[in-house]
Order: sequence, then C-alpha cells, then structure tokens
Amino acid sequence: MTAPARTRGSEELIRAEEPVLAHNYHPLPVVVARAEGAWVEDVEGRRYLDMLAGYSALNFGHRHPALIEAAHRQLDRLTLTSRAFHNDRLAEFAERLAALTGMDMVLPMNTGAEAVESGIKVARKWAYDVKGVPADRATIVVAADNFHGRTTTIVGFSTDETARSGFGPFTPGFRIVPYNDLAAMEAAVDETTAAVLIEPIQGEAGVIVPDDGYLAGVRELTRRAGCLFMADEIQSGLGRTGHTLAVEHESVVPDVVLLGKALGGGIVPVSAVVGSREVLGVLHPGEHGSTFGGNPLAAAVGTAVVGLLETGEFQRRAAELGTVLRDGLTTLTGRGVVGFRARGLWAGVDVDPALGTGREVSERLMREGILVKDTHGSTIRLAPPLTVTGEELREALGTLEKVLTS
Ligand code: IF1
Repeated sequence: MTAPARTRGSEELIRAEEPVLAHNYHPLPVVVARAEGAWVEDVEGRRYLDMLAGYSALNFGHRHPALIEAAHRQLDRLTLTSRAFHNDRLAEFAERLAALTGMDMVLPMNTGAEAVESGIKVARKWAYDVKGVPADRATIVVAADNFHGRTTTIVGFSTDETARSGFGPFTPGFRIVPYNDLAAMEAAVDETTAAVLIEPIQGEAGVIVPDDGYLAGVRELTRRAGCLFMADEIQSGLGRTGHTLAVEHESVVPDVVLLGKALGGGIVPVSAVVGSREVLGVLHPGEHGSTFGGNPLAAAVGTAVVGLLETGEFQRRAAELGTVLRDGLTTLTGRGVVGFRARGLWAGVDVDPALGTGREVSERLMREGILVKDTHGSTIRLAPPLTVTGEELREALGTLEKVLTS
C-alpha cells in the first residue's frame, strides 16, 4: 500500500510554487482549499469571507448549487464537440443570453480577453463591410486607465506601463482619450472610427464611476458619428452593480456588450460578445472561431447562470445590499477611509496612505478573516458574491473598521 500522499501545509505549498510557477502574480499568503457561498477555507481550515469573489467571476458565490448541478449533469453527458458539429446545449444558451441582454446575436468565447479581441475584430469588420471605412484604416477609441485583458493587442492600448512595457510592438488603430470626458471622445471620433470601447465603470482603475450622463453621452455621440458603442461589462455586468448590465443605470443600450467572468458561474471560462444582427451578422463561416467557444459544458453552465439572472433576484440583492455597503463606507469616511466609489455590491475604497498601502491593508484584513485585493496605491476593491448576507457584509465592514482604526 503506497504511503498516503502527504498533505502539504500552506507554507510548504507556497514554497513549492516558487521554482516552478511563473511569477506573474504576488498573491496574498493564503492557500485556499475549499469554499462554499461567500466563505473560503485554507489548507489548515481557517475560514475567510471572500470579498473579492474572483474579481466578479463568483457573483453567485462559490459552488452555487444550481450551477454545480448543471455542471455535474452535463459532465455525465457531453463536454466538448468543437464547433465542427452542433451540440444540444448551444441554441438555448444563445437564445436566453440574447434575451437577457436585449441583444439579437451571441458570439460565444471563453475568456474575457477573447471576448474583447473578438469584439475588436467584429467592430473592425463592421466598419469595413457596413460603414465603408477604407481597408485597414479602422480606428477604435478607448479610455485611459482602461483594463480589458492581457493580450498583446489589448495591452497595446493600456495606459498602465507595467501592463505594456516589454511586450511591443503593438497593434495600431487605437486612440486613447481620458475617461469620463465626452469632449475628448468627440474629438477622437471621426469617419474612420469603428467603435468606442469603454468599461461602464472602470474596475481595475479603482471602481471609477463616471458622471451621470457620461454613458448616455457616449451613446448619443456614437449614434451621431455612425460608430459602435461597445461596452466591456466583463466585470461590471451580470448583477454586480444592481442591474443585469451596468449601462442600465443610465438606460443606455450599446451596440455590442462584452461579457465574461460570472457568465461561467465560477466553474468554467465562459465569455461572449452579444450585439445587434447588423454587427454580429458581419461574421461568416471560417472568419472567426475557438476550440472551446460555445462548448456544451460552457453552454450548460452559462444557461444556468442566465437562469439565475432571469429571476432578477441577484440584481435586487446587489442594489439592496449595495445600500448597506455604501452606508458602511460613508461611516468609515474620515476614519481611515479617505474616499470611495460604489455601485451595487462593488466599491473601490481609498484608504488613508498613512495607514498603509492597499497591499498592507489587504494583508491585515486577511489575518482578520476577510479576503480583498488592492488595486493601485492605497485603494482596495470590495466585490463580495451577490449571495452575501447583510450579516456577513456588516461583519466585513466591522472588520475593515477594526483594521483601519486599531
Ligand atoms: C487577472 C484586473 C480586474 C476585466 C475587464 C476584460 C478582462 C477583465 C473589465 C479580461 C479581467 C481580471 C483579470 C484578472 C484580475 C481581474 C482584474 F485586476 F486584472 F484588472 F477585475 F480588475 N475586461 N479582469 O476586468 O478578462 O481575460 O481575465 O478573463 O488576474 O489578470 P480575462
């Protein structure tokens, strides 16, 4: 009988990663081994309230029963066919996702960056085939401080030196304007412009909520200019801000919406480009594709996610509990918090730098049983699962107060 595999402890596992795992992250020193709902447990059995939720990929909590059940059921039937053949899960996923988002068509992909890259390709093809922009002349306008993923094309239009330095040369055809500045965007849009690509709320930049009217202004500006409004809702979408899509806060309907993260229920990578028939209809067989895009397991889990969102329950919870979050952060303002932005169950919290960096505050919170992640400087992001209870949320806010005032 072979000796039972030694279960290595957290410290041993962290050490074991060092020589063999690329160092493109600097994780908090916690090794998660199991999780359920809003709670995770490390190798030694310590429990933490997860206030990051996979950067909004875990909107429905860890291992939501309905999602796990859909995954198990599909695992026992069919997991992959490639798109060389049809599978019996994809039609329903596309129908219900299109209906949920108020769009005509769905292009199923896997990661967020793939959805962004696919959106860029479709917008450019629309510019050539429909708008009549001369070949290879299409431009796309993006916002400074954007985060749309890590591919070479995407980091090429990032304004974060750490994200782009050392990865050139970059894809041409992108114009960068300040976020939340309609005049600058107006000046950048011209007859070559295929699309404006922005996050309705900038996540990585620190949950930057634009002025009321900005999204409506972008919608009007792009309509007048005859270019597409492409909204990256990969982090802001699927209930996080109290709506199915963050753009609903201003009753705005983009031409294209990019989805990811929570669309996979925290189980499998599922992303999608959803848009009007005029836009997604520009793709013809052989012009785009993906080995795993639209696979039956992803479609089954994605359909179960759409099913949860069709009830409106998670959007309502994010809106209602978002009030608890906002009130809690207002109380902390001046007591360790120097500012915050919040919408629904999503907040960027600026901590007094005298108290420490975002990383140092995140490590203190970790030791108190709360998991968050810093973005830049002394800003931490709060994004609990939308299944979090008011009790759990108040507990997390209480711990934040303890860490900031002790
Ligand atoms: C990591 C950041 C957040 C996104 C938006 C596209 C993507 C993302 C608005 C690409 C991904 C993730 C990436 C993840 C951490 C997280 C993140 F810190 F990197 F910037 F959320 F703010 N559009 N964001 O937020 O989606 O290809 O990753 O599936 O560790 O890099 P992806």
